[in-house]
Amino acid sequence: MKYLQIFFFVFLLTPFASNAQLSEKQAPQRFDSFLENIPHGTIDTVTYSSATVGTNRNALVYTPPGYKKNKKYPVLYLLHGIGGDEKEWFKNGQPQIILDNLYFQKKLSPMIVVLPNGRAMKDDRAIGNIYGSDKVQAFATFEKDLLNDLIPFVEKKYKVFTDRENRAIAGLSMGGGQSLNIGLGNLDKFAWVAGFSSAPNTRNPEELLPKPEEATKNLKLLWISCGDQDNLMRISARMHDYLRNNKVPHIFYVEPGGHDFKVWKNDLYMFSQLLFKPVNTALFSQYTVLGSSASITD
Ligand code: FER
Repeated sequence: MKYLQIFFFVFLLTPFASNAQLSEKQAPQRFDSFLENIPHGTIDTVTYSSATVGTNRNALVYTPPGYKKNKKYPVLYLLHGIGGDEKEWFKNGQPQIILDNLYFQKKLSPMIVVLPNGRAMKDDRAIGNIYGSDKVQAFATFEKDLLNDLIPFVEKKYKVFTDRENRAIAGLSMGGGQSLNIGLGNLDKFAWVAGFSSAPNTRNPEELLPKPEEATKNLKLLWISCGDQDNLMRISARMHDYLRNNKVPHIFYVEPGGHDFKVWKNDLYMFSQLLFKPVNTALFSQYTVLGSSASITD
């Protein structure tokens, strides 16, 4: 009986104790290695009609290993950067490998991941001057395309939960800015929001969250991350300062690295494990990889 009690305490209650420890601060070796003999998810290309753009647009969709058509799933919208398109994550980050491996280790809550093209214009390819004002504007127009065209399409085509607590938005760089702008600007639609190395398209925090207490009340998780060598650190640091000053719980995850997929793959590994699960804000301050102020909950 005594052993049973000890077992119960050590293995079942420990994660909920106030001294709970974060088990990993960065992805381990081989987190992104393809493992032949484990179950794999599926990547499909889907095409939706966009009233916003006036064209048919493509997105990639990753369904998890063991995906069942008649089961309901939450959805993560995962956005690319200024030089990318709907295939950028797939080509350079291979999120399906990272997620397959995490599922195999039972570290993920089952979800569908949608990889859209965030450049909402007729020719949405990353060609010519990718910093051109028409292209940058198209990353802002994507908000309408996502909310009015893509999300309704996904919710019709797949059996998914449609409430805010079952919808997440995350992205890298330009897509990080979009995720913060769209996620924080539409708290009725998203409860999980993440910006990886967010770009200067990120709106000023004061404009984005004039009522920070609404973010505190509504968000399940707000994740801000950036490599310590990234020239865009000021964007993430500015957001973190505003959130800290206004007591909005969030993770500010500063990791070694620059503006590249090594950082973003690690972000996906760390962030995805938190999604669609009970959130322990007591662990937020333990995410710091570098520096003493890298994470803040108060
Ligand atoms: C900028 C610098 C970087 C900018 C966008 C980026 C719109 C985006 C980088 C990326 O997505 O990797 O001044 O302005």
